[in-house]
Amino acid sequence: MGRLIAIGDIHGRLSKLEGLIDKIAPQENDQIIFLGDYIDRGPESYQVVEYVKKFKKLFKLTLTLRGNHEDFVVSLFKGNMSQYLRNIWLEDNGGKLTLSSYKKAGHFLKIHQDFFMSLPVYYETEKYIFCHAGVRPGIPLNKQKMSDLLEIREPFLSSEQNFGKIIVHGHTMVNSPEILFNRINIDTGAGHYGPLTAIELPSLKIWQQM
Ligand SMILES: [Mn+2]
Repeated sequence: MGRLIAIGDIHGRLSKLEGLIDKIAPQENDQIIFLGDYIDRGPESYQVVEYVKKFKKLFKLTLTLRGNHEDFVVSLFKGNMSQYLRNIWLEDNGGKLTLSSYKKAGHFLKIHQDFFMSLPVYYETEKYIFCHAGVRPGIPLNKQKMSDLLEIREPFLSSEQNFGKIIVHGHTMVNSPEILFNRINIDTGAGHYGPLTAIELPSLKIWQQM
């Protein structure tokens, strides 16, 4: 087994992803875990998904988790996205930029439907639980609601509880990686003006790309 490395929210920033992967220089036996939010906000959502799909083919141990932004698209495909939610996604959450990135590339979102639909919501190892947003304190992992794993902020973020395993997550932007006894947050706002962050576990080695 090689290195275990988690990568935070990318949000359509291809150059940050490419630069970060160059720095990490992944090897065949490394396991890279993407924490979700590949799309929205940045200008290159289509290209980021293409990159991640190719990366998975090259590095077979790679895992790509679902973020709340991919979940918007999944509900779009399932046909159960309300008009209200659709507007929030398009106007407030960067969905319009995602659609235009696909359009410019000459594709519909549907070209990546299988990818979006296949993304698991969490992944567990002996020491860690990887998920996009976090967990609801006091509830066992197998009883967690999908909406919490994808969207929770409080009371997770200020919880002093030991979750049994360290939760490695993104979703809530921080200025620099947050490494606490019970959780690790590596969403450093790549979708806006922050860098994209990766962390190696258990060494806590960090890579960033602006
Ligand atoms: Mn995000």
